Amino acid sequence: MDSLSFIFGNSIPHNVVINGNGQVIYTSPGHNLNAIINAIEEGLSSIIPDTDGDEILDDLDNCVDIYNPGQSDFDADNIGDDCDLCDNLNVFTNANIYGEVYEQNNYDINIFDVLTLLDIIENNDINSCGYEIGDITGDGEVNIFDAISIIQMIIS
Ligand SMILES: [Ca+2]
Ligand SMILES: [Ca+2]
Ligand SMILES: [Ca+2]
Ligand SMILES: [Ca+2]
Repeated sequence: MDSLSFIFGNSIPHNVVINGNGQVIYTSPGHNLNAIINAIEEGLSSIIPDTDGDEILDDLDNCVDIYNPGQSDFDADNIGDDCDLCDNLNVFTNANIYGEVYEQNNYDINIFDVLTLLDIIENNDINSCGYEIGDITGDGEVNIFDAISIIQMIIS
């Protein structure tokens, strides 16, 4: 008995291929080299990267580029605290475009919110927290009608 047959005993060799995410994608007794190679190639192509090495794969990681294994996200907008510049729970909520908050998280919707939104529209400032909540009318676009909508809120 040579060393290899000693390891396998008398059973038929059994091949298993797992992909990069640890899932078994191929299992079969005996040797079918082509099938095994195909399975290995499929496994390699399905690997979802973990860019920042926090063991949360990129498709689930709420901060893809930042090491944040805890994944904390207190305002629950699926952007992790470590990469979320906009507090959408206490500050940037409803039409509070200007982001002004006073006394125990109270805020006013006022002319500053209108002016800030007009500024955002004029500069197409899509990265600002105000833009994120700027679609007041809910039509999928941030434009002058949203500013008008805030004015109406202030007046009424
Ligand atoms: Ca990650
Ligand atoms: Ca991360
Ligand atoms: Ca968040
Ligand atoms: Ca947020």
